[in-house]
Amino acid sequence: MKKKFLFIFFILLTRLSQGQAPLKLWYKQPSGNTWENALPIGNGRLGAMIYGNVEKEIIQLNEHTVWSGSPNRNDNPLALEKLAEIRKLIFDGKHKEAEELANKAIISKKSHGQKFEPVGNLNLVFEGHDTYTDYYRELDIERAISKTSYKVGDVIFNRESFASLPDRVIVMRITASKAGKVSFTAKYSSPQKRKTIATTASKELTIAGITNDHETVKGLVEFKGITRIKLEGGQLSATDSTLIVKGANAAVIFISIASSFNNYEDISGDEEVRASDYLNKAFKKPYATLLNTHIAAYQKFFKRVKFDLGTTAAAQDPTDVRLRNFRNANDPNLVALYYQYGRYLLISSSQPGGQPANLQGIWNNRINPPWDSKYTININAEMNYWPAEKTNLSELHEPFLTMVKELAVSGQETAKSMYGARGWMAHHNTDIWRATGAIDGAFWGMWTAGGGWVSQHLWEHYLYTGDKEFLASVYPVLKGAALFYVDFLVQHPKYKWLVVNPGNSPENAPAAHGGSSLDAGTTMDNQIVFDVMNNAIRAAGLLKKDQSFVDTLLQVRSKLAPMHIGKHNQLQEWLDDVDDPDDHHRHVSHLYGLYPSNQISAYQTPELFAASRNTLIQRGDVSTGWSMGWKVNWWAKLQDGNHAYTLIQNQLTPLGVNPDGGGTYNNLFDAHPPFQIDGNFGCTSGITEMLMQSSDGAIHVLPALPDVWQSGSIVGLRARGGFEIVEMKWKDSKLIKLVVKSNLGGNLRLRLPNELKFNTGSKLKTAAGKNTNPFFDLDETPAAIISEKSTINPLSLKETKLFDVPTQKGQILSFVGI
Ligand code: FUC
Repeated sequence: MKKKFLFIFFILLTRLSQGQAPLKLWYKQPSGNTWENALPIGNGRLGAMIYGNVEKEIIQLNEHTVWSGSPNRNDNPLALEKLAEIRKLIFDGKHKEAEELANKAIISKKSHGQKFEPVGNLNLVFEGHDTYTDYYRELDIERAISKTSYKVGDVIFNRESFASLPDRVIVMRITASKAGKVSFTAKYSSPQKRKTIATTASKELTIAGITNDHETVKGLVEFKGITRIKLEGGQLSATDSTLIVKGANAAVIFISIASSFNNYEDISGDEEVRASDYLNKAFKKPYATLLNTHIAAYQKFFKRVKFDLGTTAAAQDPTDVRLRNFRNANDPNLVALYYQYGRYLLISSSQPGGQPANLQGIWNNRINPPWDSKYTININAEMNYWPAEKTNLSELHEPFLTMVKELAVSGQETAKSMYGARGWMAHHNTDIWRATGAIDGAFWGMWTAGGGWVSQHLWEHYLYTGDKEFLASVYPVLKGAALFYVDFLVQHPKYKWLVVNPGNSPENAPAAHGGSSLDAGTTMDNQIVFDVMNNAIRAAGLLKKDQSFVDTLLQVRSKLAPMHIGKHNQLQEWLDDVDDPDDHHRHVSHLYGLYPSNQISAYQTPELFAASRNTLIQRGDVSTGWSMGWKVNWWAKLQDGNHAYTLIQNQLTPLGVNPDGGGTYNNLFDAHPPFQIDGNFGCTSGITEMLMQSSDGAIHVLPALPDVWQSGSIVGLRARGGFEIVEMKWKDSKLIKLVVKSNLGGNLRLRLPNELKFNTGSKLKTAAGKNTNPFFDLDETPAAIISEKSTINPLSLKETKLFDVPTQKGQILSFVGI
């Protein structure tokens, strides 16, 4: 068996010398009791953390619909009565008083959101395995499989685990290098209060329970977990709570979990039937079949993107060592691994028909998780889905898009009962019950743009796919988001613009407002309303609908507040010039206009672009995990690859090293801290934006390449307008190859760092005028108001070349360096 290790080592070395380190997270030690050392597997419905402990293995289990509570609403009926008073207090500069009143009248007196709860652990005990050698564990993200191996005496033990995408069960196969050596016990444990753990006559281990009550809402989701073991040789026996395996050659553990959840209004499903159904179907299949169909289903998504930044000697170290060394080492391959890990995590936590990835994706071991492991929609939940379209995982956007459609239903009553408005809205949080009321306290919760922001994803999905049927199906949602604002906006008595009041700039407060976050016409609110109007106008135009509604929207839009550049040459966060250049708050919400929106552009709004850069410098680099993830995207949009790379370095830093900031855990989970998956997804999105952007009227290739990535290639990115960047390659910081597939036809406008020609040798045509491709239409950002005290100057941009290439649907175009 030594030979086997040598062989693996040899394969590893050969792959390294070919410049491709395997896409694996691997370690020389088990996780111990640290959950953030364990390795995540998931199929969008089940999530598991594999500890890889030798003697006492833990498989921590989640199921996507196991949430506290039951269908409920959390609107505050007092809101409408007090709305005028709150508005007046804000307009009169009495922000603190407005906040106090909003706490009483607007913040929910019922649920503040329910909790995503763990099911429990499957604990495996391998007696006599306390002394071992040759330990190794890994997560192979190319195949979505976790492995643990070690030696006890002269026997090599292997465990291989995966959460099957097609078969909806978790499978672990345990083998030994000598016959009859697989012996262990299996037992459930769970932090759930109302649960029954038992074994059945047919030697199954079961856990059945009902989720918890929380904040006036009764816990009514019923769940059932069944574990069954298939043996090769040996014996299986059971006590009342434990399965015992003795003397097997190999064992395959099947874990099936289901709940009674049907949808956010209906929990009448039969968890027992579901769990046994998945299990029975999977149990019949040979292990190799289960494994191979899982790998194939996973790779259908994963293999669409290949990313190579080169591989150095640093890639030979275990992942935790690479993470520790990253800041001071040349390890570009770790960035590629981290990038692909973001895609792995999305594939594993977000599958069509399932729940969207929450604050922790689908991995949570606490009965009281941080922020309930729910959906914070003033940034975090949206960030989870930033990589979906551009990294070629468009289908995996579905759970989030479905959530938006459901919020558009539940949020109608909130709009009506709390604000007397038509359409729909959501505040800064939601949960599996699609709660749309205001929670947590007015400082955080008095924010009305949750619906407006999440609805952007519907439009973006259309821009990437060109799917008009989809657009028609979600048009009522886009219209409803706009309709809410038609009714909700009020005229600012001083500035006369139509503004959101009450609102806030998420979770931040200027000193000038006495510590209150409440305000009218904050920059982010204005930007979101602008996008909401534009999307509805454009969607109505494309679908040839609602001309008179469009007229209303055009009128409203013309009265929105423009952006302001303040006395510190910053983009103002509030209508008044009250920003503090020493404010290092993690939210930089007003830069929503730079990313994910494109109202601030290098080419269309150069002053705002320069002001955004100043704002970002004033806010600083190191912050919570997700904040750094967002900053990678912003620096990419600012076309500063080196600064974006600094943020990647800050993010890929072990927790505890950044003073007062986040970083990354050993299992490459993002650390807010605590673990929040948004930072992983935000950084994967940001790295994509460094390599290719498609938001500013063209496909911009290599807009923000850092000096350290002089050569590299990426395959399979997606751009707006249905374009696939089949391949791009650069060498010595010059683009040398570009292959683009046009899935929808239309003009392909390319913004390039250096000139290319067709691979046939002919020259490209220099672009002129407006891009005729409607997917690249830009809505003109109203001119900024610039403070008299500002000395803002446009930045000097790197020179680029702009070309137009007419394309036919299905055509593949290849370009090479000159
Ligand atoms: C917002 C952020 C926090 C955290 C939480 C889940 O409240 O301000 O940093 O990410 O969401």
